[in-house]
Amino acid sequence: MTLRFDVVTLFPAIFDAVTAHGVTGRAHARGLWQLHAWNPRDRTTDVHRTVDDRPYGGGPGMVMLPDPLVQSVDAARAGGAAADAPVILLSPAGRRFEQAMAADLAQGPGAIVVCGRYEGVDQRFVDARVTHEWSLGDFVLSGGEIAALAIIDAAVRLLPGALNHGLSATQDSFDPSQSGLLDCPHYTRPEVYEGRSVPATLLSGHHVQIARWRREQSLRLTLQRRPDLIAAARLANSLSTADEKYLASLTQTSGNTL
Ligand code: 4FV
Repeated sequence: MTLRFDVVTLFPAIFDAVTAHGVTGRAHARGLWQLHAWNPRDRTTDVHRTVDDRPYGGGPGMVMLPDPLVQSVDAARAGGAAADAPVILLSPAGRRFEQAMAADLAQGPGAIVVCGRYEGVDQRFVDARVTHEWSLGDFVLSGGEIAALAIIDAAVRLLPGALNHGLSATQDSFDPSQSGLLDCPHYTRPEVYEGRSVPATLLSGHHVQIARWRREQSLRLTLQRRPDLIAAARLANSLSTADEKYLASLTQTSGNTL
């Protein structure tokens, strides 16, 4: 079953970003996933092809009409979207998008992703058709498309065969096989750049020491920037004794408690 995304959007061309470029574009060309766009403007009946109107109760801006959105979701279903594909509305009020949700998407039937514009969409569309509301983060975009692109990219790159090096995705930040820690720093040629050298361990060819160095860098960076992820890894019992010993050595030196 090919991963299929049906996007409801007033700007289908924006999705060329994931179908025509980079890792996701190559995966698309190889048929590893498919994208279908449904434009609410094509599901209007008035001569002006109206998709929005002023908000009841007054206030600034416009709201997307419910019917063109409902017709677009129903057209996606009739057009081949899986019967159990979730209908995901991107909005600041949604559940914060995380790596685990990308992994679930990559293993599922795909999704119908609804991209709002203006101030948002009529709530009756949400009540009638939306199964999930997801947010990219606590900021306001002019439309849901960029959030949809991020979610599609994060899922598609996890598809088997999408990344050149199958292992790449397993060494990502937040990847469960990395205990959900932040990724370690990376280095490539030249060995010295502007007087800064590559850490000697990485040049040693000693793979056990290199793996240890990378793990310790991930632990250090995560402790500094995302102690919440250390707590989550501890809850998931995915930190080793060596990890704990290293973290303790950091807290001793830095004096901050864990
Ligand atoms: C957004 C976010 C977001 C709100 C009104 C589109 C905009 C406009 N979507 N994560 N943050 N959406 O700001 O997902 O309709």
